[in-house]
Amino acid sequence: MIRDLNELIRKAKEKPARTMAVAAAEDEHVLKAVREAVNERVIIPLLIGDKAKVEQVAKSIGFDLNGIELIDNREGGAVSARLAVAKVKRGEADLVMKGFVSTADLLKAVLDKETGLRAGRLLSHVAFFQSPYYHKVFGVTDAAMNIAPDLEAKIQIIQNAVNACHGIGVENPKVAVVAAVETVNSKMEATVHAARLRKMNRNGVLTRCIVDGPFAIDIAVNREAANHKGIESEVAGDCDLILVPDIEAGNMLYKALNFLGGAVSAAVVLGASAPIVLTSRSDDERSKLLSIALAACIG
Ligand code: COD
Repeated sequence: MIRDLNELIRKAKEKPARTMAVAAAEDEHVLKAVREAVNERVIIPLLIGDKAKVEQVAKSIGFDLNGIELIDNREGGAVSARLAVAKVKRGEADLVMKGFVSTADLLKAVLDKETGLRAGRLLSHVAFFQSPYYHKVFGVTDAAMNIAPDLEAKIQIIQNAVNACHGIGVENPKVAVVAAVETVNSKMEATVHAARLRKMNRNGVLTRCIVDGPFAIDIAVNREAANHKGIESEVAGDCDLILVPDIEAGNMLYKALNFLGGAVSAAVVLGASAPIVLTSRSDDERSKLLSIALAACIG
């Protein structure tokens, strides 16, 4: 069990520093997080972007680029994304981080059938949170990539997130499949999927985790609420992972935790041959650093 997301930095430091290719590094927030990760000795950065702009931003934040490889590309973010992906493909980098490039351009480079980082699996997003109202770090998946996953996609989303849990030392994570209610209602697909996923887990199809649901979110994270409703489950009130029904539910939970719930988060995209650090502008610098550490733990 992890209680504090800072544990990710400690765990990442136990491994040799990972080389991280930063696609379009000419971004102040990204460079600040990279600088922190370098100071923490979590990564060795490989910066790709418009050299003059990267140097200018680095200078403005007091980031000394001496000894750091910087590949000059003046053809825009999409090309920088391709160059970063190529570095991982050639084994010259272990992680990719999104800089001043659109998510779509980065994902296109990652998903390219010939030059990308496909590994035969679905790509999905997982975010880990530390909330003042919960007793341990927990993950939410998929809040940012798969829009309306079907049952097959949800199986892969769980598997990716379970791999991430193992990567940060959470063995046999408890997975709560959330919906609006605890009972299966054929008109609410999330509840039907939850019951199927639970059964697959009981039948040994979905392994290395304990899956239960459908649960409303209060049941997933609060034992008293579960007791009150007479729900007996080792997952209820003690989940390590929350599988949300779709991107809307996930995104709202993600942002509500950060903006209303006082949570700190770390997030990555999984399922490619290397973890992808894909933070958004609304993430603070601490979250960006923690996301880099998370990727380093997993990659
Ligand atoms: N995993 C693996 N392969 C994928 C995935 C995935 N999750 N998604 C698409 N592919 C492959 C497809 O099999 C296909 O071969 C190719 O990529 C293109 O597929 P499309 O046409 O469905 O892909 P796009 O480019 O239209 O969409 C992919 C996105 C990830 C961009 C799309 O799913 C998306 O927009 N997701 C939401 C991103 C978002 O807006 N997030 C907001 C919160 S940050």
